[in-house]
Amino acid sequence: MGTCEEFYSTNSPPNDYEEKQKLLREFCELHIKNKQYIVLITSGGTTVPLEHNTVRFVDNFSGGVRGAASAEYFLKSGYAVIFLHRLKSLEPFTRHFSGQKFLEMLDLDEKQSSIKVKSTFVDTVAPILRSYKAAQEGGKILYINFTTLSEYFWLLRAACESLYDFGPHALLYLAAAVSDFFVPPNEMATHKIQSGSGPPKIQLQLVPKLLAPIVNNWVPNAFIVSFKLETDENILISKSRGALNKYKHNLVIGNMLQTRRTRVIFVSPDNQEEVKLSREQIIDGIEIEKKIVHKVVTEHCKFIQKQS
Ligand code: PAZ
Repeated sequence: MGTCEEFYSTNSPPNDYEEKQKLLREFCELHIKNKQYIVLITSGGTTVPLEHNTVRFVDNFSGGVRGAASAEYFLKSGYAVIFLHRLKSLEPFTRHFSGQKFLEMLDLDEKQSSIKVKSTFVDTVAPILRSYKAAQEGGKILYINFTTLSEYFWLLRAACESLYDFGPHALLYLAAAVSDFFVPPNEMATHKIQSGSGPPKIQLQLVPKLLAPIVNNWVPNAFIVSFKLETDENILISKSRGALNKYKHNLVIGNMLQTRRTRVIFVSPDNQEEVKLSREQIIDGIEIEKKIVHKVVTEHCKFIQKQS
């Protein structure tokens, strides 16, 4: 596996990198003045292009529910939010209106000259709209998008650099599904891979782990939470604890692909705790992110108190 430095020296920044870097800097400058708590949420999956002129890429399942829902609960808890997400993955607030659901909520009036929300949906839409407006008008959320693994690398580093001065008031909530494998640029085809040349032999390389520089160099005083996804329950705890021991950050939240909407496990240096939705909570439409964020915020506050 190459190092992170090698990765940055061989993968160019995104075209709009400087623009996004500036947005991140300005957002952080604004919020540091008020000694604001701030969270960087990563959300959605990275792509791994197979060609420089990309037609095909390796992708993953993550649609960004965890990140988008969590962003809403962090805003409710008073945090400023940097939402570093995969382009076209779910976003806070609009996630409630995706697809046909949105049109189902609307009605044309009798003269067909105006559109309104059906009365049965007003109680659902109003609080979401209120929270959305409060976040937008208060400048409480910054949306930064990525698509490829390399864009994610560059933008995550830029976001961390902007957060350095927040010290322990910064919280990293790394929920994105980041590819473990990639094709280095010098081994990537330039143009669309042709089927006429037979089955392609694509050798994927290991992606260097970003947690090491995040914890040791970029935001050494921040409260850092990573997520660990597995599909085999037998290795979930050992892999989560392994990551915690290796990178020495604050918390790993383990989850299983199959049950991630209703159960997670908090693994910290001295504890391990399951967080679950009860049957009643599932029926009532409670989201597990509400419980996760509540617990993370509690741990973050304790962490800040310890530092001061
Ligand atoms: O995007 P989503 O809500 O469907 O899934 C969330 C998740 C499973 C990607 C997240 O909870 C997670 O575990 N992220 C880290 C994945 C990993 O690199 O292990």
